Amino acid sequence: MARKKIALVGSGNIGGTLAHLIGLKELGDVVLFDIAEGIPQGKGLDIAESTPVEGVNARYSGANDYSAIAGADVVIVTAGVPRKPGMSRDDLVAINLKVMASVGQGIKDNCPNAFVICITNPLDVMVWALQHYSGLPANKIVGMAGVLDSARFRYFLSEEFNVSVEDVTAFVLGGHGDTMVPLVRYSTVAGIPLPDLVKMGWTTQEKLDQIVQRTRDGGAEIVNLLKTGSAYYAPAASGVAMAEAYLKDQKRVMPVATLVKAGTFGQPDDVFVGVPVVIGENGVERVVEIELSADEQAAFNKSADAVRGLVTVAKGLMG
Ligand code: A3D
Repeated sequence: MARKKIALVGSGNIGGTLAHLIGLKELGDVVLFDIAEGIPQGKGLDIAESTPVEGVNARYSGANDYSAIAGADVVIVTAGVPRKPGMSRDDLVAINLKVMASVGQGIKDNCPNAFVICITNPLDVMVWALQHYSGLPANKIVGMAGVLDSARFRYFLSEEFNVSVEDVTAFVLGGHGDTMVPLVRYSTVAGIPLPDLVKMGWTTQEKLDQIVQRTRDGGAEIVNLLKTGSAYYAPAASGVAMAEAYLKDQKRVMPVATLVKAGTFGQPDDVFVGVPVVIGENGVERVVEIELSADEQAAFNKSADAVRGLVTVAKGLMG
């Protein structure tokens, strides 16, 4: 059986880390793509030269031409610019919208059957744009944010409880960033919901609220420490987990930005936003619709409306 082909559109901090992790996990051969000449080629060669040391088999190549991604099974998109001090969200929409136009066309022309994972920010609206420009069916295009947000939540909870990260599960809904909705009652330690752990004296409601807020601010916390860019190790690990779920037909239940159809999750119209889905060989195989309490529904609506606001900005820019 031929190895799978994984194309990474964008070879910056996340793209390079994705390439490294994919090789270490032997998920397939990697094509790095970027507009910056030499970067994808250099990173590809450097990582390829680590494979004999690691004892893994993966071929790497780098390119500045979209023809290199032809026939890719999976495309992970990190192309674009991250937010810098003084930039508004709308500025980022304008710049990265143009990037999604060219990336979408590149996918449409070269690998229309790929499973596409978008990581470029502002996440939910970029997934919408990429679907618009690539014309891919909605089950084949998702955004990575919820896996990262829930990983951050799980890590902070594991520290608080002094238990293994493996035994902590977390459930988040909504758009990436300020309006994400962590569902505390569906988050557990070995199946015990967090509100029960508060009752058991493992933590206090106040500490739990602080952890939820730290999770929402997780991206900013890293940006403030790094000063020169945003997080990339955990975002890359999250993107790779989603690619693996598809390539190995794992049927994993993961929170991803996907098309939430009108009438589901209490939404009046279609919107790309984060909800739990099953990922397998057909991409998004099922959207897991859960019943929300009044508070949760209000928080989710606020998050979905924030995405709608940015989609309106994007449509205005598209003319
Ligand atoms: P960075 O290291 O700047 O890499 C971006 C790469 O994109 C650079 O190598 C650019 O040359 C390249 N690029 C720019 N324009 C194009 C284009 N038109 N075609 C192809 N390549 C292009 O950034 P990064 O890797 O740290 O982050 C990438 C994106 O992910 C940014 O938009 C971040 O905001 C976003 N991000 C999202 C999350 C989520 O959880 C959703 C987390 C962290 C970062």
